[in-house]
Amino acid sequence: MTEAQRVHPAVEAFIARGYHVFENGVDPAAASALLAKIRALRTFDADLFLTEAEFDANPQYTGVNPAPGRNLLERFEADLAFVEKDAGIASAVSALLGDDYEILLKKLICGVPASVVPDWLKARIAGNPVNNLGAYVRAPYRDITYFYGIDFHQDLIDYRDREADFLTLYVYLHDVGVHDAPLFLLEDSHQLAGTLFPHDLTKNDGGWLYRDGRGGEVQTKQHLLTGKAGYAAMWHACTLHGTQPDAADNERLSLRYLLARRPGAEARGMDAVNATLRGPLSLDATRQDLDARGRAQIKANSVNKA
Ligand SMILES: O=C(O)CCC(=O)C(=O)O
Repeated sequence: MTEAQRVHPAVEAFIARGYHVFENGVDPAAASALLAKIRALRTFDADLFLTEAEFDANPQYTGVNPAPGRNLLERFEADLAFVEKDAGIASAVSALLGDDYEILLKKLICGVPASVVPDWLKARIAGNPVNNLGAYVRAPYRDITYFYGIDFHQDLIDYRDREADFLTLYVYLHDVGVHDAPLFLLEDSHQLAGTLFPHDLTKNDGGWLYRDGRGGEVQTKQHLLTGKAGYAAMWHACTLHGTQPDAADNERLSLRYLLARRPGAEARGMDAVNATLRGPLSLDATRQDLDARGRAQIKANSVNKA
């Protein structure tokens, strides 16, 4: 690693706050062009959803997210160069994960607006911490992840027994304001390393007091990720973040990348970040909100009180 990488602002930001916002984002025209192609393929309306009877005939809670062979972004490889080849992103991610970092996953996320979620579904999912709507979406449309809000969580949640050696990169494809289900991120929350979901959070004047269940705590500030088309930010796998249900009339469409160090590769930036954390870098259980079938068994939600 070069000296320039060692002191890269993204490494400093990860150590200091647990996230990094790209000041200039990525090419907004390319973001808008990709958005237009996606909107030409998919209408984000009530037809996305199964009827209540169809859902109840065969409820499927797992295998309902994008996967290889069922991922809308697979047909847009060339259009994603504005993110994947952006020099600012490549240098920041290399500083953290090494030059040969890999894309673990990339997908399109849709924040579904309240106006298109069927009433029967709203009633069922009210108060759930994780409202990933994949289970309720018709099979052909499960090439995108659909959210109607998700409580504060770490992206480590999906990676039991994996070290927090990866990061999440988010890119907004259009302007995202406070009413478009922007990401809420808890600054400094990464410091407690891996903790079990749902998290112990108490709202106060300064933001949220976050406890790790092991005797540790940190006062965190809430930071809202709002910005123009091409806005880009990334965060550590232990940084708490979430969204409220999309109250606007329009869907929010974003790119979500998980980027990781290649197995065995040197990633001194991320090692330097992780050396500052006060807890485990991996967990053998990451969540306790689901029953054996993958259905919510806990009704609780902090981010909706933010
Ligand atoms: O985009 C959203 O509404 C939430 C996404 C999120 O928090 C995640 O994918 O980890």
